[in-house]
Amino acid sequence: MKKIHYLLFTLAGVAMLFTSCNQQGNKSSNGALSSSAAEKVYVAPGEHDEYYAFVSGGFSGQLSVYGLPSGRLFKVIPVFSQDAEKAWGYNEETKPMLNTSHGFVPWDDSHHPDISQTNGELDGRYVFINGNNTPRIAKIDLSTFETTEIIEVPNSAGNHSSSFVTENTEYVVAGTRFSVPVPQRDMPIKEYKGNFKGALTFISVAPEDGGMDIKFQLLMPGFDYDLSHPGRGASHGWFFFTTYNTEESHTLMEVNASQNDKDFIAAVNWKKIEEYVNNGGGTMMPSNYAHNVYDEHTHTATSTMKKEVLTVDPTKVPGAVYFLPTPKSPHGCDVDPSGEYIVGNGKLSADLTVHSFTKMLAAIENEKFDGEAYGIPILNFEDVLAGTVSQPGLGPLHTEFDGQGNAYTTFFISSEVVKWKLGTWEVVDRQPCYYSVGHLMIPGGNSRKPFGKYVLAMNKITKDRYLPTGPEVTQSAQLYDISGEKMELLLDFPTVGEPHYAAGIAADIVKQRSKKIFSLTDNKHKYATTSDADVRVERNGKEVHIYMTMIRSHFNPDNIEGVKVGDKVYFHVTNLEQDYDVPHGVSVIGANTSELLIMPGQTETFVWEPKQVGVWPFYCTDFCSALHQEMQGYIRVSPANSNIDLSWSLGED
Ligand code: RUQ
Ligand code: CUA
Repeated sequence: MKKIHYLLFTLAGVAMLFTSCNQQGNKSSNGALSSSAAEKVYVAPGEHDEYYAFVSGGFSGQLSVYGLPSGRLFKVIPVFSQDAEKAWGYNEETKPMLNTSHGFVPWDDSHHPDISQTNGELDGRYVFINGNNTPRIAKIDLSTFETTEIIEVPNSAGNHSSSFVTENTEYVVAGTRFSVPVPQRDMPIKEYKGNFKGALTFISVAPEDGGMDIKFQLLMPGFDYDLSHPGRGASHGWFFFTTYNTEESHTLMEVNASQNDKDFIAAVNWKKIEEYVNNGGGTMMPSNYAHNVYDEHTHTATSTMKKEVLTVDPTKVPGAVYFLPTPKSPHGCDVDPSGEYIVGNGKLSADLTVHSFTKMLAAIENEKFDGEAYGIPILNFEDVLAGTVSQPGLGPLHTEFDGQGNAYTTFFISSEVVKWKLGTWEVVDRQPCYYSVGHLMIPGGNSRKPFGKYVLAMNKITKDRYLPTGPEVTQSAQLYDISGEKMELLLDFPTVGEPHYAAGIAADIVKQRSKKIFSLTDNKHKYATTSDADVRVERNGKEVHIYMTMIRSHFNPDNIEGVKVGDKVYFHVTNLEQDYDVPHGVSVIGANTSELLIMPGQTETFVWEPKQVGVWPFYCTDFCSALHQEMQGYIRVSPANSNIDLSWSLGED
């Protein structure tokens, strides 16, 4: 125990040293930026960026869309957190998207976006992202840039080794970070060891419509499962997960989970398990988790509670799971484009460990094991080792690949990106990060075909890099040109929330599929009003339903009477526009919810419960035409006991 204290102490000391070096070096490194760097990131007005970058929001729970190389922010896609700007989780249509077994949960911590693949190449159909806190996986449709599906992950906690996709998007994988009692139950925390389990969940993705469904959960020993990546090429069919806390400690983890010299990378042959469950293997376990789907035609989400989940005991499927010893609490678990190398980024290790898939298969074949853990065979470290990158930096976290035989690893403590060669393991370049880099991303870097032109580093600390904004300062990303032998820092840009991972893709693949409007004739919303002839207001007891339309530059109706204090007033509003980029918004005074921002052809609903008698205005919130300021209306609210009939009109005196 003493020893690890010293180690941490030393690392912390070195960290301070490095950080202060970097700060001093800051000014001169800025000065060293040549004007050619500026040219490389300059995207002229009206021009488009070459890549999309989908950058996770961390504790914002969302996903932001940037252009590269400019670093310009295009959109923040609401995923796990309510967003008043877009009415996400506020309007009646999207509230079910945030339903969970714990009820309505309007926030999460989103970490790892990953883009769907076909034959190991990015296909630009979907982005998946994990919610850590209340375990969920979300799917964003890249034709609309909207979240269209969220599935809760049962038997999990701190859903961190997620959401990575297999080579043909057969599965999106969700691994638990914290092990927990499975099924959850009341038991002493001290009895953790041997009794808690770590669920690795394989969620199938339907090839036609992308529908997600939990195929099976592998119930692993009670370690912490930190990150994961799929095999590809020859190793397609396998999935690799880093573990830490193989000590199975439940307290003072910074010390107790750093005792073992080596933790494991778990290698999971998911094809074998798939076959096992397809033949009736596994145990159905009672469960309770939400599956939320947004329908593009009804513009409405539904939430279904699922009641069982198929679990698999790894010891029941011989040959399906092995442990690869990996030094010192590995964090990132990264597989190179060929699928041969599996990089374990041991946070507390001096060297980077690279395993060989071929050697792993040979060791399995020869049944050369170094014991077992809970019935799962442990392979010999030397037998599976491809090589080590010797002393490349301090505190390795994540590795990406450029597709030209190079790997790039981030070092948190020494605050740098280090470029090294696959196969020879020699370091060829290093560049400082400002400061304390976490993840990095090369567009397509998690596929068979990376676009090896840029690397984006996502930093944990910014300190003096930007104008100060009080105690809370911006998070930041840094863009490096990696087209040459040496990396070149091109750009800093601020990010929304705390970016963990990001996913990037050539813009051409995505932009041709991007929708411009929703077709009004395809609008199947239950309360849609697709023509002015259907405009009306209906009372049903204390509920009032307003079927309203909007078009430049009026609401129909724009005068409504007969509403009473104590009523529940539903504004069902349809945007009749069929032109690109003409949304309208609507809000009413005193509503306890957000505005609605309605795209052409779409219907949305908010509820207003008027508390005060009067004549109250509503108005369009999105500047839509020269007569936007005229896009307004009045709703008259009478006392609860009044007997004024419902009436509505547009353009009547
Ligand atoms: S984490 S900085 Cu992906 Cu959540 Cu490594
Ligand atoms: Cu419609 Cu402003």
